[in-house]
Amino acid sequence: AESASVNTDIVTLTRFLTEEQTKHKEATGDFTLLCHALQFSFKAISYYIRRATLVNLTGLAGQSNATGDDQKKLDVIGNDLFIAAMKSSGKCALLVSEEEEEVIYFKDQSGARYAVACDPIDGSSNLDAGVSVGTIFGIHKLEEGSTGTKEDILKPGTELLAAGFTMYGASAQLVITMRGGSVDGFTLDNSFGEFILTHPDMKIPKKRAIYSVNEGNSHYWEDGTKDYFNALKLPQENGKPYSARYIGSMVADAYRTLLYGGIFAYPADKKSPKGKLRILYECAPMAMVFENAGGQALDSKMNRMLEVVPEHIHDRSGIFMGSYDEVEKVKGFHK
Ligand code: AHM
Ligand code: MG
Repeated sequence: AESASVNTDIVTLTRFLTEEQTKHKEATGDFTLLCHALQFSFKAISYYIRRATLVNLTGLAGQSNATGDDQKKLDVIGNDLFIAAMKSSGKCALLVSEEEEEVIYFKDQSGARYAVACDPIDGSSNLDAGVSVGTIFGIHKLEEGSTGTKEDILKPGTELLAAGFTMYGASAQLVITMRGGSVDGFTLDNSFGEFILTHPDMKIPKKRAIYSVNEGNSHYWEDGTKDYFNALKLPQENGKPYSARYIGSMVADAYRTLLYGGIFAYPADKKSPKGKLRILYECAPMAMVFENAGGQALDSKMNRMLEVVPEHIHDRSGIFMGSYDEVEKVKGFHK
């Protein structure tokens, strides 16, 4: 019968989180509530991105953000939506956003036990061209007894409780992982208004001949980095060189790399010795996703990305992340 081909046992993000929660006896449900607020902000951001050209939301807002980038109108809206969602969840004690110079404290939230870092709309320089952008997030739990201070967020990625990102592409894709857990991918079904589990237990292929890097910076790269990328352009064992794919939007480049395999890099270089991407809300959450999917992520000194401890909330790092074997190759050239 026709109905036999329709899935009537759909796993929504809400159901998935509820089922996860029941696996942990000590769980209070607070994390689940925080995630409900998170997913609402993703839906709202997705909605405004899709409407942007029609309702005059393209272009600059006329100000710069904490790290000196020109803010787009949608950067401001995405940031405001995210802050409102975190505040109203009642579970978020403090928030670091790429768009805010200082930590935002929600002091009136007694019982809020989480610290969140986010880039509300990463890759926003691509927005007006309709290219995929995304939201990246990392969630820490407050130390026992802490009332919520900067120290609760200035932690290495190894201590992240959960992390992930949403890509606003042809469809909105949410990827989430918890400490020591699987990586699970959800697709926003616009008619249901729900994220549906479409990619359970994602694993990154062990290798793939695709590299993703802004080669316009190659003049400034360290020798090891130059040699590594040059080697990928030579015919490999199968007689073919690697393919290059660079969107210039980390979430989109990372999502492709997660699904197809390969390497994504934004190395530190002589012009930007600390790299470009930010540790708390770009590098560490992505590194957690990649490791939990069976890949690896390193900084430019070949340290495990998840062990890098930021001193300041907007600190940057070089990053190499991708398939296990591809990252091994990176190490070989950076000895
Ligand atoms: P943003 O947070 O200001 O959007 O910058 C981060 C973006 C990443 O999405 C992307 O990987 C990188 O910057 C691209 O930088 P470049 O244009 O230098 O290649
Ligand atoms: Mg960003």
